[in-house]
Amino acid sequence: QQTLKERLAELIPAEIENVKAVRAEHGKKSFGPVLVDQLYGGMRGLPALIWDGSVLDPDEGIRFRGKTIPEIQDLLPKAPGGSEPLPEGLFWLLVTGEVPTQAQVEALSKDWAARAAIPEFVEELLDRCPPTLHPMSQFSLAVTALNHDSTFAKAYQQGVSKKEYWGPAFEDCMDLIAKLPNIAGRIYRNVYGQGKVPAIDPTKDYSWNMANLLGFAEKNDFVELLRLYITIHSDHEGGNVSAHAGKLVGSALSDPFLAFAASLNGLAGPLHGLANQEVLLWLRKMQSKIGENATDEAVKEYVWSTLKNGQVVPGYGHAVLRKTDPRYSAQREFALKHLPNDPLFKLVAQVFNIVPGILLEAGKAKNPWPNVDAHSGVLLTHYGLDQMNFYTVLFGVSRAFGVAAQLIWDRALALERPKSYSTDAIKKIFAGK
Ligand code: CMX
Repeated sequence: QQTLKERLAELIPAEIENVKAVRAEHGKKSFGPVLVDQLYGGMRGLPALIWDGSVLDPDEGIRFRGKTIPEIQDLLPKAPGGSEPLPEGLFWLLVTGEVPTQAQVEALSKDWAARAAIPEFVEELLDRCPPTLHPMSQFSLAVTALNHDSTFAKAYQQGVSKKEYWGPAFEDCMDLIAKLPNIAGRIYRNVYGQGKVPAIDPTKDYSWNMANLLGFAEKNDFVELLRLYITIHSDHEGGNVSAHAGKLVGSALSDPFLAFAASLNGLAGPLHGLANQEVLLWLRKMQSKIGENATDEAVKEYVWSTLKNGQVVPGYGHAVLRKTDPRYSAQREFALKHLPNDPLFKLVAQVFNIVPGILLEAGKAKNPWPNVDAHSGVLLTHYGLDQMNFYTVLFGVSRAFGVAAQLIWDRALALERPKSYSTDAIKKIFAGK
């Protein structure tokens, strides 16, 4: 059976030709106007990147290689007895555009288990971090340190040809994904005093091992949740902060560990991945203020007080999406199936009925609907993973799948260097027009 790398080696030459042909035919054509507002708006909506792995439609949400979340839930291989897709399959799909066989997915689980160990000095680095250092800072620190053993950095030093960049980048990306559970598990156990990190079980899949390192593998539903969680958090087209940061830093030929550490630093911001932590904090504060089983009136008043204090409602709104995030819906479906009577889930559902109306009435947010982060924390909390400031680490483990897939292709196909302008230059350009 063919490995992922062998399949890629077949796909890359054809894709290089495909891109050459598209550029020869369309390369000098204009791709629409650029508005000055887009420059000031942080390149909002500016068409500036290519990434085939996933595309985000404002109304429909994300598609991975053309497939919706329900489609991948249906099509991708599952664990024996499981019903959620294995993230191994999603990675194969992101990288190749093809749905893998069960055997190919099992081979990936084995390959990642074999690559999972982290260097002793990285373990020591993590063990020396004070538990007060945010888990995301620890995560980024450890991933940066993995660059010590980068195959890409070594190959570059040895003068690898440009044409061969993707091979060592692929090896680093596989190592990166494989080593994240050991890093995340160690951070979790160190920070929350959960004892020694268990060994990786090479007969089990990636999500089972991740759950086991956190101490939750006994709970089969939690393992299923992680499979779904990693799959849906993996990628959200190329322009979001974490994906774009990884791509940008990778374009300097910084190795995938350095590039992905940049992604993690972006993901750690409260308007991006940290929102999942913020949502839980916000819900807990609401509960302590208005009590459990609060009336709709009390919830409405609390939401308004958040806005009046000049804060955002975490988990709601999106820079691109204009409808409910299908990643939110997938998690809601999971909750309806596995934890319909959980009191915090009921609050999340109550908030879902109330917040969009208020954001619409307030009239500022372009999208009043919930995003992925509005729902993830309640699911983790249900199974006992209630340490909120760890949540973004799990988002980070998942996001590695998308960033890694993109880095491999970027090394096969292209330096990013957009042009910035000063306000003075904008005034001069349009003077008298
Ligand atoms: N609550 C209150 N106000 C909000 C809001 C929310 N959930 N979402 C947007 N707004 C406000 C913006 O702050 C902005 O206000 P100003 O004009 O005063 O600056 C206005 O509405 C217009 O913003 P927008 O164009 O609709 O949204 P942006 O593209 O600027 O920002 C996002 C998108 C996600 C940062 C924003 O919706 C937000 O802050 N949401 C809450 C945080 C969150 O959930 N982030 C996670 C996103 C998903 C992810 O990346 O993980």
